[in-house]
Amino acid sequence: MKLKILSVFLASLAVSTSASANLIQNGDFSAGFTGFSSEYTFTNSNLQPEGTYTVGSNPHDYHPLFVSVAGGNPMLIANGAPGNEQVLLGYTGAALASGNYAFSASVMNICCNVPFNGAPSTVLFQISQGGGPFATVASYTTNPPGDAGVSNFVTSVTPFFLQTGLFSFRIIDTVSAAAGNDFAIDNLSIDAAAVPGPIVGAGFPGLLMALGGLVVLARRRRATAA
Ligand SMILES: [Ca+2]
Ligand SMILES: [Ca+2]
Repeated sequence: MKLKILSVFLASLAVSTSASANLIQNGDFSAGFTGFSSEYTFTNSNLQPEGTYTVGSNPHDYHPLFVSVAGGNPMLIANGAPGNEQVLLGYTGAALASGNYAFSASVMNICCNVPFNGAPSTVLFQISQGGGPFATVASYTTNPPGDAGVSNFVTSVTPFFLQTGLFSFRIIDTVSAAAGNDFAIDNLSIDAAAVPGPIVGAGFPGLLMALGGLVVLARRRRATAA
């Protein structure tokens, strides 16, 4: 009986009790580029110049060599800016509670609709708080030509800590080549990391009781074995 209660308690430890909410509003670009800033040049028709961006569902609509993507899912489409690392997307959000967070997004190489050995794109997702330096929480390098049109799920390898309050998020591309280096991004998410949390209402006394139970069980087993 004690074993059963203990196992139920230990199982509950593995369930995160943090409320789940994406800290990046409009991270799926369903409201266009609303809520974001950019150092790239916006276009609603032509992504042929380097360093331009738009929000759309089909890259081919904006460049004759970009891949065709079916469906009407809006995403951020960019022709990577050569030269210095301009901010493709900047966002200011707020963490309601300090703790560990996880990032995820999808990244697609969009060059080209014919096999093209152009440059890849290395996309960095970065966060800063309190005016400090930006730290990279996730990154992805495309792999042309074979991955053109393939959406890749990207996530932070380890959780990162956010203090309660404002944070700055940005996306940059560190590849300076012009030919190729074209990509799309979607489903930006920063959410509480799914780490073990204490069961609500049990707290430290509950944990002590469980550990005490373990000790008792261990002693009994030793006594039986001896
Ligand atoms: Ca989307
Ligand atoms: Ca390009």
